[in-house]
Amino acid sequence: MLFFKKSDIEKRAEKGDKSAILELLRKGKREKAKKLLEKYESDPDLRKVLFDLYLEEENFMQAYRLLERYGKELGTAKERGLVYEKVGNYAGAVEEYLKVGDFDSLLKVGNILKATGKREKALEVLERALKIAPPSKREEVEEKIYAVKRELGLVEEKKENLLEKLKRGLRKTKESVEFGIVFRGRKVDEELFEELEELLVKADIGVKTAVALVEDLRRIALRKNIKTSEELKEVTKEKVKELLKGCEGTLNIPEDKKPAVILFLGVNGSGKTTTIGKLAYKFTSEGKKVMLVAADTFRAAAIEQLEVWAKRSGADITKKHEGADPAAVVYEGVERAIKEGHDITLIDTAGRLHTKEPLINELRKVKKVIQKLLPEEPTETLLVLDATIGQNSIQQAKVFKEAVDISGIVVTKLDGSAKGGAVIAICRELKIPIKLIGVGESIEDLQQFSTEEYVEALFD
Ligand SMILES: Nc1nc2c(ncn2[C@@H]2O[C@H](COP(=O)(O)OP(=O)(O)OP(=O)(O)O)[C@@H](O)[C@H]2O)c(=O)[nH]1
Ligand SMILES: [Mg+2]
Repeated sequence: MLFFKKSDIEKRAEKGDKSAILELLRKGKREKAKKLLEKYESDPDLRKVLFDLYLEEENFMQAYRLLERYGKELGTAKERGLVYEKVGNYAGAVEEYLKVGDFDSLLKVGNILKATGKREKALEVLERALKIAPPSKREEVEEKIYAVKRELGLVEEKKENLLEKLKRGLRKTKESVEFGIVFRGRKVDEELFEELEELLVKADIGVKTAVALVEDLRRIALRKNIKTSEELKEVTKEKVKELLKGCEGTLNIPEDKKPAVILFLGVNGSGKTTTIGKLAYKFTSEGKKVMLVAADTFRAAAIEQLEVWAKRSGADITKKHEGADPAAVVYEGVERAIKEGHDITLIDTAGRLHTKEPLINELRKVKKVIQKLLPEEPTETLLVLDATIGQNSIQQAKVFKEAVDISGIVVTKLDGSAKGGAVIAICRELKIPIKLIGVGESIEDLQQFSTEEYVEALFD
């Protein structure tokens, strides 16, 4: 019967005829061809075909077997690196990837070395990778480098660095509000006071506050006989610091309270999830065990975004499907945190302000659920406000205040706001301390709010 009759090609292939085996492969008789290739793998050409076939099937163990048995001339360095990486031969992977030397390979080497505890070498390779990193990858590499440096104890978080960052952050405010115009090389006269008032209003510190502040400055200048704008600048700083009295707060996380719960509130896009991610990173870096709770179940993307931050920071996460009851997620998350011994639980919530009543009810319910398990929690209820919308955020805050008590404010995006002065208005109006500020999108761009530094950064 013709059906069972072996074709001529097959017969030739079985005898090890190279072109016949390749022909079988081309005809789609993959399994048959593979068997024959394995049989004749001592032939370098056939071995190469077999190696490619294994790679295609992601059968790395078999590819590795070939490399071990026949030496390393098979495939490209990148392919060999991948095989070694996949089978866990890290020394081999590092050697091959280093031969390739492109960005992806160097990043892989950096990751492998970091994961295997070879930090000095990891740092060296990551720094090489950074030099050739495409712009979209720079931040990722910089974060890795920072993480390794921290593990090596090479980064000190100096006060000046934070201040520098904040100064850089407030650049946008300072671009549109050039305090230098009034504070540099001018004599103190009525014209100067009027300009100063205008600038303060522009920086969004609030009209009433600006007028009162400048009125105060006029009186002081007269009384103390202040003649130069430089002197006036110092007095202005002091006065603004006075205005901000009581605005500075610190996160209150008692060591003995486990798990301390922090609830995050804020409208869409204000920066809740990002702030939670940054904070999670800070806590895990301090060796704390952190649980993230994805109680913003409104969009699937919101849950995924929190998952990414959980991975980056090394925190655990409790989540359910999109549309799940937020209170149910919170219950499960807090319950897990108690059972599994987490130090801190950070809860992400949704902030749809256009559905005011449902939002308020949802937040109240979330709080109730927390207190069912832990009557004294949440330790902190933080309202996240976006600095770029300036004083408009005060209206938002009032809605959230109706729902639950707020223990502190986080002002985000101070790095990109022309209204950096709004911090003053926000704190004075709401009478809630500002505990944290966001000055960028990367993982360490979260700072404790310091009146002193803020005023220096705003006016310098
Ligand atoms: N420049 C800058 N961007 C920030 C900062 N904080 C957050 N962002 C960005 O603001 C955008 C919104 O941040 P999210 O953390 O997603 O805001 P959210 O409040 O969780 O928003 P929803 O999940 O949509 O309710 C993101 O693109 C963030 O990267 C900051 O301090 N500086
Ligand atoms: Mg979010």
